[in-house]
Amino acid sequence: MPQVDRIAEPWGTRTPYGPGDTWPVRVDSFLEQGLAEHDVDRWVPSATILHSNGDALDIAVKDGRIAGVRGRAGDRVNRGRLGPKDLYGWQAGQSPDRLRRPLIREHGRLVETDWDTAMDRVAGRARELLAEQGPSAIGFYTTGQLFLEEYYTLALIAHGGIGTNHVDGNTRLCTATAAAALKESFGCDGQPGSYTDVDHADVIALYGHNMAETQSVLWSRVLDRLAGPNPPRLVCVDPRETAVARAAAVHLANRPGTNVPLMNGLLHEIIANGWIDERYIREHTVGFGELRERVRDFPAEEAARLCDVPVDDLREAARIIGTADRLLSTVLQGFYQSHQATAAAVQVNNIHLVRGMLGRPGCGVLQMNGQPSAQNTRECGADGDLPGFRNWSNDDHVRDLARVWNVDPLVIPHYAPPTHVMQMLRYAEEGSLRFLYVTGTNPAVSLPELARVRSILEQERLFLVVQDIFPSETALMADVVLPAATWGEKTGTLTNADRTVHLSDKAVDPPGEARPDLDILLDLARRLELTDKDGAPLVKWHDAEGAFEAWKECSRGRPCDYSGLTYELLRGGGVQWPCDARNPDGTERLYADGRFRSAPGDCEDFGHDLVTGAPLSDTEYRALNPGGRAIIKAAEYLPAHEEAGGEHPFWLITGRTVYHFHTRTKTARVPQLQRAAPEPWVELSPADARRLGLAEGDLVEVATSRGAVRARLRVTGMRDGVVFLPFHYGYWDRPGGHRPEDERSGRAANELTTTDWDPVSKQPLFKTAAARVTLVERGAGGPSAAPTTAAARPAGTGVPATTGGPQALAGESGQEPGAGRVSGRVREGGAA
Ligand SMILES: Nc1nc2c(c(=O)[nH]1)N[C@H]1C(S)=C(S)[C@@H](COP(=O)(O)OP(=O)(O)OC[C@H]3O[C@@H](n4cnc5c(=O)[nH]c(N)nc54)[C@H](O)[C@@H]3O)O[C@H]1N2
Ligand SMILES: Nc1nc2c(c(=O)[nH]1)N[C@H]1C(S)=C(S)[C@@H](COP(=O)(O)OP(=O)(O)OC[C@H]3O[C@@H](n4cnc5c(=O)[nH]c(N)nc54)[C@H](O)[C@@H]3O)O[C@H]1N2
Ligand SMILES: [Mo]
Repeated sequence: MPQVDRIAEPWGTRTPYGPGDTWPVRVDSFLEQGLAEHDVDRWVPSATILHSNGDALDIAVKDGRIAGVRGRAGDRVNRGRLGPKDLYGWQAGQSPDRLRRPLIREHGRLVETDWDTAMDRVAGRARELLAEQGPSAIGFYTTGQLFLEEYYTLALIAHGGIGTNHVDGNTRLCTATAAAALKESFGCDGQPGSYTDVDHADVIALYGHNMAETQSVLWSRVLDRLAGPNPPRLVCVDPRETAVARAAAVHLANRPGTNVPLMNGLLHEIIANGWIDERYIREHTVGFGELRERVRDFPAEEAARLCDVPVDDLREAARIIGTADRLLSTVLQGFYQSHQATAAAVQVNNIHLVRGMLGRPGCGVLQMNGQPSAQNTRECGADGDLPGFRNWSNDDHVRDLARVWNVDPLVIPHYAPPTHVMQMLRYAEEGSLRFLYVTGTNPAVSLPELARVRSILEQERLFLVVQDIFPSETALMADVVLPAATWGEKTGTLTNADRTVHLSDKAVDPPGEARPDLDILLDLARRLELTDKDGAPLVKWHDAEGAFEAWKECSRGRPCDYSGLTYELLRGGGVQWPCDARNPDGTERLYADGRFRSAPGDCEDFGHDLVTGAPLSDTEYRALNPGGRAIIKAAEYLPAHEEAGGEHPFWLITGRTVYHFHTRTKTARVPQLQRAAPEPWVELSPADARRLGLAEGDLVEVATSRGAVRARLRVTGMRDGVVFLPFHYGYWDRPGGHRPEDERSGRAANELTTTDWDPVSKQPLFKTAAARVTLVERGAGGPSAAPTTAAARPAGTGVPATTGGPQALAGESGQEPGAGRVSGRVREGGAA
């Protein structure tokens, strides 16, 4: 079997294909040193957990331990491929510093205890506060990294049992804008497109999406199209020179915070040139007139000036997009975490609506997700939504949910949308929120303006529960730490960004006394003695499959209908929802018939003013008269609240590398990945570096009015005036190693970011801030440790290439060495 260093080659070997063809199989695998595939005891079906692509794989089990992974050839999502984080990342679960026993704080210190003591303390404090203040004292902050079954159980406990409205996920930082943009345009959450649109598209536009590093298997699919006959043309909108930008026919490196004028400029050109589908607009949309009026102010010259991009490039991008026969667009954090997030993301939907490019092969919008199960957090109502995409401001929807749960509708708070996490922090700061239960997220590194976050989480009067698998920065601040089992150690389902549901079966036992998140939540519900309106236990299931069966009922007839799925069916491979009696094999594309879930009684949200965020009332929404049509919403441009200039002349943006996942609690514990990107770095353009007298490898300080971070400089092909920092590095350093108290600041990008959010989606702005860059210490001639393989590729020469060496050799089969085509050697997916 060919062996490839997948640190040096994150996307592996090309398997070219043409438009309309099936993406060839290539099976990637990585096993423990010295182990061969035939030595493996069992293969257990699962899917990737370190991004939202949902790549199907089998977990190799040897002597009761996870010993490797192998992509599933038969799965629709990845056709066998895996990315670098997935190939090596499973090793993190075996790290010696996994949490094994519950911890409680005694006299200021965290000490080990048994489950009963820990859970009694959690439930006891919750009861006290419920008696004293009521449900508003209690908040839940969850994640996009657990399983559907866990979110649904959490949503029931919080909304239907305790009756608090303070329920959100880190999905707020991640996909809140994806959900918001889908609701504004189509009346309801739910990804219209499908990954198979890559197979058919003749133009793919990527908006603020570094797909090469963040959905690396989907990017392999794009690369394989680019290497085949009649390749698609790419348009990339991103201030950094990412691998996507380098592959694009047109790269628009717009000034951060100018996505709305850019989109308005593109729409202006598309409409002015008549590249629109008038019939589709007439029959399937409302609001086109307003859009046409609004974008009149954005002729190409004006848009290009505001965004600081060459006007010819903007025109060329508009022409490529405007004349595409099959247009696929993807949108991610460069839009969602930037200024005017929802307003900009909605304009991408508008391009598809005015061009009538939805619901056909190759014509899709992917308002991407980031985390592996962020879609489930939203569906199940464990963030700012009610379960099943029910509308919190529609009493019929609330009554229907109460019926499913057998509770009084008044128990379910619906006086306002569920509280977003930045508002929860504010309540904690003011002292009204006194109990925060955090599952599967590390806010002490991932929320903006960390000095403030620390001061809030560390308050004596806030009771903080952290359910995690490692002693994270946040866990170390907690009053109670609950050790969780994780991926491979528990069973559940997860749904990726194109609505594909996968089952992840338990492969091995968790370490020590760690328990699945679901079991911990069930235990909590029991100790709180939560009941339905007949006095029976509120939560009526005892295991993952029971939770899934209950969720199927909750989702029945809703847009995200799971009623046709079973665990047994999912063991055969991923299926796209809605899956019901009418669509037993799932549904590839939504809105193929041009009908949307936008009728007032049907929609998930009545929408907002995109610029101010003011919510529309039921009456205002009815006046739009969407019926079952999509809603075209225009937006004017407002400059960012914090603009570069004066003392802070740079635009600060933050983001990711292909080798790390978030706050690195997993990837830093994996030698192949940690070595590839061992410490933070700072990126500047060659012209800016020259102007400041800085060179590759210099130690620099990046400062905003909130804080400062020091790291070594990498000079890259980024646009001028922008400074980039990866956000992966907290003050945790290595297994067993937290930095001393006085060194807690100075490393994490979020020391610098601001307490500000999009008015519609409430997603924090991690990609718009003003900063200055100064020299701390000359480099000793050596380069920074930034990886060379993707966006951080050095502009200059002399930097050694990032490689993984013999330890990183991974298998690639299903392909003759060097032939670039599929042989018959591949076994189709499944257990061996
Ligand atoms: N390797 C890896 N993969 C991941 C993750 C990970 O941590 N590591 N995390 C997963 C998760 S949860 C998420 S949400 C996704 C995120 O995936 P992406 O959104 O692709 O990742 P980011 O690096 O956050 O941001 C994407 C790009 O936005 C650009 N950008 C910054 N500001 C602007 C702007 O104002 N306008 C425009 N147009 N672009 C801008 C940045 O230059 C950056 O290249 O990745 C998922 N996949
Ligand atoms: N500056 C800046 N900040 C950002 C971003 C950015 O681009 N720039 N991106 C934002 C985005 S998109 C995201 S998604 C967030 C991510 O931010 P976080 O969610 O804070 O990041 P993670 O490191 O993934 O934290 C997940 C935690 O869950 C734990 N965990 C893993 N598996 C399990 C499990 O099975 N059970 C339990 N109980 N715990 C588990 C991990 O050990 C870890 O502590 O960061 C956001 N913050
Ligand atoms: Mo995310």
